[in-house]
Amino acid sequence: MRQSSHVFFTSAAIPAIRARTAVGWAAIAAAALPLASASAQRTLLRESFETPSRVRWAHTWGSAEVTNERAHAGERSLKCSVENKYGMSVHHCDFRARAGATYVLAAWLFVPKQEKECFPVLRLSDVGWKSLAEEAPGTKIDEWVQLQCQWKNDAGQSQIRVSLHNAPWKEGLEGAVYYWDDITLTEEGGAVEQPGARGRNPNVIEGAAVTPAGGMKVSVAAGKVRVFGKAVEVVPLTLEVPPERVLQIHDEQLRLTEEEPQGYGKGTALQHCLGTGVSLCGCLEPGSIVVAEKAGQQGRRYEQGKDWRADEDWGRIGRLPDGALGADQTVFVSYRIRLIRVDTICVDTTGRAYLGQGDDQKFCPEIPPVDYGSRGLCNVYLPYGCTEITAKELYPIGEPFPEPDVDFLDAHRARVAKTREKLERGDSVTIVTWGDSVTAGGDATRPEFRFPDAFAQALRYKYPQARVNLVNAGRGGWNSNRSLPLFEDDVLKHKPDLVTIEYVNDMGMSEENLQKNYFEAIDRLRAIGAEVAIITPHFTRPSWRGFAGVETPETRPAVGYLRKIAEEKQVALADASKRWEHLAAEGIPYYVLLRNGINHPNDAGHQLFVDELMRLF
Ligand SMILES: [Ca+2]
Repeated sequence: MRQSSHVFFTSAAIPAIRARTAVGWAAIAAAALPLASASAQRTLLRESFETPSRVRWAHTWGSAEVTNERAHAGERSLKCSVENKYGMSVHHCDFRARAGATYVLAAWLFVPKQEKECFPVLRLSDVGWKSLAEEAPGTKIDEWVQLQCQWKNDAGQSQIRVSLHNAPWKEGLEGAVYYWDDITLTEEGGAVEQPGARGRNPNVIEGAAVTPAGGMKVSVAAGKVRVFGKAVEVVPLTLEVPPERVLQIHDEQLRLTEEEPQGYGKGTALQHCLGTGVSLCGCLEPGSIVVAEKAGQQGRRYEQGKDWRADEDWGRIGRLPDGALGADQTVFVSYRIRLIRVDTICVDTTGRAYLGQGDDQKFCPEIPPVDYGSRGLCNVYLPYGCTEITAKELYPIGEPFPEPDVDFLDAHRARVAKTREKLERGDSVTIVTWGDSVTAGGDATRPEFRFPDAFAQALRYKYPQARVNLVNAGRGGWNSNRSLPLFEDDVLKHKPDLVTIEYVNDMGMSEENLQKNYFEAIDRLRAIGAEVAIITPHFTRPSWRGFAGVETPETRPAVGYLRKIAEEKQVALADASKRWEHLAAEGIPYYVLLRNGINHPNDAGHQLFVDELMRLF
């Protein structure tokens, strides 16, 4: 695991952030393809065994291998061999389930004429192996037979398991084999999560809601929670959330500029209110600044509004021209700064709720690890100077990002097929990443964690025989209007196979403007045979996006325009915005992924771009 993920995301959050989901992608498909709607059928699995599998199949008992001995379609199928002790062979993979949805599992099976008998079954089960629906082939031997079973999720299960099963519990069957091909799993109907809304915890069976209980207190209601497969009764309890630490800064020596202090960059910065080069909004405790002539708040004390002024939201200060402060005078400034934190409300195996306290940080606080033997219920986000826990600060830990719809993904993978084929062949591939400061790497902690570098590296791991050259054409602060005139030099001259486009700085543009720029860029790239992946941008500072809290559905019209452009021009889409939109549902306040507090993701945020790009390869 990458160090950045480890540093930022602790055990509770890693599966949430790194796992995938279909709701988000179904919603993208709905936005991009008018035919798809929330209640339409979604394909969760289509497995032909012709190419390396995109789902994580697991095998327990017996063995399984992809073979070209026979196939229902194409050239390959899955050959399962049973083991000797119990006659077992189990090949399986799990999927997120949606309450109320209907699942149809279908597959083709071939049982050859052979000495030892076998009893294969196509099965949908829960993750505890309890069968929900299944079909066996009957007595047909030496021919391909289609099996199909169907199940409706009335019980609101959060996961289902597809298993290719042979379990006669009979000794001495070693040598029996059978073949599977063309397996599909579809999902239809069911409750759709609201994008950007708080999540549903897959481990909560009932109740156990975490709610504000006045001041810094939260209540955990009675209920039932699954802890390592066991249903545990939760004891109702009220917990006190400790306030964040406040730090007193003494005698910072500053020469105050005359520029009016305003926002993250104007006036003189109080050094301890700085994040990664820009000031952090809310970090300064209002009313705490003391400007003195000498250390220890000695000598003359200068007056706010007469000698100096400040933007207390952003921790910036400046001298007033008619005041007592000289232009070259060094003053001693003391003030207090506030920190932010994420805590996790957990339940242990006895049903006792407790608060797992995170570390106070100026920015990007880690989500604390959940102890082994416990389950996380809800994250509590404490913004700067939090004095009361309201519903806004509570982030129930929900389901991971859904697996993308297979049809949608296949369509987009086909749009980078040339690049992928070159990688598979072991050729040299050149990727140019065209974009703004985020593409340039802001604010990854190390060069290898910038998303272009991490993407190139992920391709090198996946296609070790290929040579992946990366040219980073990111320019900090620029948008596509400004970059397009340099397109020849920045992008085209490198003769790229693939170009990624990421401009969070384009988010204010009109549809016409975006179309003009992207159409031109795509046409010029097509002319030299290059393929394109448009990346929808991450989320920036909530107040910039018109939000008070950090529970936020995607509302930027430009994101919709980008999805439309990808459809119209038939270029691939890496829809990172969907990941950011889903973070709240996973229990993650997205603000903790902004390393400069405004618009630059941290390492984990960069990795979300990589995850979405790698879906195409
Ligand atoms: Ca096949």
